[in-house]
Amino acid sequence: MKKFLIMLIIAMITATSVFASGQQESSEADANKVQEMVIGIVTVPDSAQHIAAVKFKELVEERSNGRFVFDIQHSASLGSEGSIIQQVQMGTVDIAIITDGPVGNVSKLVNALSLPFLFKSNEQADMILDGPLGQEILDSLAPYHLKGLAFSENGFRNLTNNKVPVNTAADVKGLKIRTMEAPLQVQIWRMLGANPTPMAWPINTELAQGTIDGQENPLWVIDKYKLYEVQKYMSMTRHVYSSHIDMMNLETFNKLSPEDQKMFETAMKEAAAYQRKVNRESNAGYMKNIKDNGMLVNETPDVNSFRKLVSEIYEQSKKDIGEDFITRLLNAVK
Ligand code: EAX
Repeated sequence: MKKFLIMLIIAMITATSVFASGQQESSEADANKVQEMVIGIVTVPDSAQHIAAVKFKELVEERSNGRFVFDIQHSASLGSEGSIIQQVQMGTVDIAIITDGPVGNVSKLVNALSLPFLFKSNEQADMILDGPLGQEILDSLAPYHLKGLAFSENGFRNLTNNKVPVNTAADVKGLKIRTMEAPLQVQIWRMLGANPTPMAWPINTELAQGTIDGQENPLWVIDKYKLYEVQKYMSMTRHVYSSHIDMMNLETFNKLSPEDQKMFETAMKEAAAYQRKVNRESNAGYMKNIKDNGMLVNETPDVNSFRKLVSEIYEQSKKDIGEDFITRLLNAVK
């Protein structure tokens, strides 16, 4: 009997150590397993979104010693921004860099970023987006299976069109203007007297065919998408500061170790800061190229005439988005 017990104890010790070493091997294997992730953007290589995605990819691949590798799917290969958002929510796409407009259809707090003339400068935009109000917007995505990681920059949006040089808001009357698929953006152009049509990006064909008279976007878009080939006039209205929501599937994020979560968040914030800097340093070059390619640019339109026509939108947004948040946001940018 005694001999049997001794044999049993030896067998149990052996089994435990075999199991433990197996566990260790599998956890080491896990630790060394390469995790492939997809980053989705709707825009083309060297676009604002692509610059941010490439920087993020470089930072995490380097800092994780290759444990994470990223495939950047660009040029609408995964569909429109609205479709890419849904794929991130489902987890079939891991990460996406999406212009804020369409994301306002997921979390209404994001629509606040489309308020006209909200930010007076890049510095003010950075202060808000990188502060508690910006974090509140990013966190508002969590109930929709999205982890908001950071805000990269699209930039101040300017109006282009093929019909008339635009100096005052009155010149906009009746123009068929494409807007992002964002309720507040449609409201802005309706208040300005235009005929707004929300459409997914890209829109070069519609502009070339004359389905729409004009659109509005930051300088890099007008340059990189060669909109000077299909648009005659640009007015530097800077009517909205447009950011990107740099997002990740929440469940995939939560499965990361705390250290990797921190690495992803830090890397995306660094990538966003780098991309904002590149965008701002490139604006003069974009403008030169736009002018060299024949676009007639009004650099000082009567912006106050635009402000007057959209002044009611702030009270309206308190009802549509939330009185408390909009009040705090408007107080913060005073
Ligand atoms: O960044 O749809 C738009 O107008 C966006 O600005 C687009 O994603 C280009």
